[in-house]
Order: sequence, then structure tokens, then C-alpha cells
Amino acid sequence: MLFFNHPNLAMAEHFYKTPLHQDWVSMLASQDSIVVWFPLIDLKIGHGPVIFYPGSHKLGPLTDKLENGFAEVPFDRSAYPKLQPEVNMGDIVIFSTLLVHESGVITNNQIRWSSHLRYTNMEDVDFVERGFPSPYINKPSQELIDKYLHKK
Ligand SMILES: O=C(O)CCC(=O)C(=O)O
Repeated sequence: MLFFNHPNLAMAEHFYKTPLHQDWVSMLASQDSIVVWFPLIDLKIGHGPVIFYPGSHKLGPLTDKLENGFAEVPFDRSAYPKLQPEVNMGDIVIFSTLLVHESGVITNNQIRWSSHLRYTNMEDVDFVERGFPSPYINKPSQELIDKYLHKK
């Protein structure tokens, strides 16, 4: 995924500022799946770097519901340390898909460019038994095709 976060580039807040969430629920990946997150620019606090709550992955999945595509979680921020690293180009952040995290607040009016890779363990017994699920759907829309081809 390629992210370019800025309020002026989004129709709604969740498109540029992710809520407090876990990625695992929207992925249904292996329990040991990870996200590799890396910035495409040098990040200062003003870019609103991602905020992580170390140790929260040990809680397991905290919800079974998606809101705007994100598994928002009930979570007490004050019960965990808060980590908001100012990472630079060339750095990578690797975290469990169960780790609770959220976007920081952009205060410098700059676009925060980043890229995210997600890895699941194809040999994880639970993941295999669940039939390698992937809840992401990306396909052409007949509805849009009809709308544009039959609009006359
Ligand atoms: O890059 C961000 O601001 C947040 C990314 C994120 O939360 C995600 O991809 O799950």
C-alpha cells in the first residue's frame, strides 16, 4: 500500500488519519503476521507519525467489527506506553498485525508519504485450516461500467 496522508487529499478523516485499531481483524492473517511500515520522506512529529502501543499485541484481537475498513478497538491508551517514532527514509518499522496503533496528527501541513507491506505466515496451521482467508476485495465494478457506458 502507498499512503499519502493529508486532510486536503481526503474526503473523510479516516482516509488520512487512521483511528485506534488493529490490522489483524481486517486481514484474518496468521497470528504471527506482521506489517512492514516505512516512510518515503523523513518524518518529524509535525508529520503525525504513527503512534504504537507496545505490548498491546498480547491482548489478541480486541474486536470483530470493522468501521470504515478499520478494526477500531476499545482500548485504554493510558494503560500502555506510547511510541511515536520520528523515522527517516531508509528506516523500517516492523510490528505485529495485532499491535494497537493509530495515525498521529499532522500539524505541519505537509503530505506524509509512506508505504506498507503486510506479511502472513503461509505455514501457520491455524491460517491453513481457515483456508487462507483474504477479506480484501479488489475487482472491477459492473455498476460503474454500466453507469459510464450507458449514460447517454
Ligand atoms: O500510516 C498511517 O498513518 C497509519 C497506517 C495504518 O494504521 C495501517 O495501515 O493500518
